[in-house]
Amino acid sequence: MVPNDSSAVVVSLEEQFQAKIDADIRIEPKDWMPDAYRKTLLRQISQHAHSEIVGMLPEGVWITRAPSLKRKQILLAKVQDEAGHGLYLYSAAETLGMSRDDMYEELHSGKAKYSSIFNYPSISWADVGAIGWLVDGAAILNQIPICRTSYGPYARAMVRICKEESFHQRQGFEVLLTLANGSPEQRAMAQDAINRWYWPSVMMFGPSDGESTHSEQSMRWKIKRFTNDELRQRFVDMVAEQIKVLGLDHPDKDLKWNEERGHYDFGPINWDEFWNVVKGNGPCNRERIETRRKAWEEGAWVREAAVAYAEKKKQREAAAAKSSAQAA
Ligand code: FAQ
Repeated sequence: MVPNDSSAVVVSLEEQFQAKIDADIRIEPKDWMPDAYRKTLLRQISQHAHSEIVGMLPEGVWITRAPSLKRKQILLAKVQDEAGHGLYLYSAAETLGMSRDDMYEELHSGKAKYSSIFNYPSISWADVGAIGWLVDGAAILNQIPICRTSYGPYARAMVRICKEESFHQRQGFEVLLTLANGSPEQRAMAQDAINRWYWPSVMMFGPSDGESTHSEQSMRWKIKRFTNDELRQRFVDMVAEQIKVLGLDHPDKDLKWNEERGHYDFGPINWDEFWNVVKGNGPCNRERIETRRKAWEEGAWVREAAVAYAEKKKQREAAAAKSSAQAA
């Protein structure tokens, strides 16, 4: 069959697009891209942005209860960094043609996902340490390769985010190290936090490769540079070594160095728990969405005031331009 002209053009655009990706040339907002590439990026980047914003909540509740002024300052800076990350990522997603208000709407209605990890409660000060060490640690391993992702605005946003995440991970580790070297109660608190946050952090990397719906295509488009399981293995290996410095017990009793593979083997992951949390039934899903929705509603007057101010400023500038033109 002879292809009609328009289908021949589409094929060649797709081929050109893939050739650019294969040659590691970044895709920029005004470049042609397949609809499915745009859709996948919008899904992943907006989900990532929502995760940063919802991710402020478990640590945010500890700002007023941090054990010293110094700890309070550090935690405040970290939580503010997460807000900044959310904003860079929303900006990157906007370049793909979706408005920020529409992204918020998807979060508040429960349509958009955000990382499963933020649906767990933070019940002690040691949780702040565990989140910094384990959750930011997992986030860094996942995000460093995204600095080389194929979509320019996403890749550039990740550079600064990764630098800040690495400070976050160190602060979390230092909180735990201080507790691990403290009183028996403080040590027990650190151990308990690690026991509760370890497995959910292992799950953050997403379903295993066989179950991951998007990985194969996203790898071809170089949106993802490594698979979920490859990154998860790096995390398991990293934590297995770092916990030795803390001198605390590893929560995975099946963890064992495998000489042949050059990696740690690890125990079974509770995928029922993961999917349950992803589907909205984790310990804090409802509370998290409700908190964000309330913040959005209570912030309405700020958004209205900002629009009114911008409008007034525009009118004043137009009036000043008019009177200086008349004077000339
Ligand atoms: N939670 O086919 P895949 C942070 C969904 S930032 C919920 O493998 P993909 C900073 C997935 O959406 C943390 N849902 O998907 C911080 C898909 O469903 P859909 C966030 C998950 O996209 C630290 C389905 O399962 N980081 O922590 C999860 O190829 C401390 C099938 O999965 C990013 O977002 C999950 N964990 O791979 C802030 C990084 N995993 O959409 C505050 C960028 C999977 O078809 C405090 N994102 N699903 O309905 C990514 O790298 C990827 O999107 C993955 C998932 C690896 C997360």
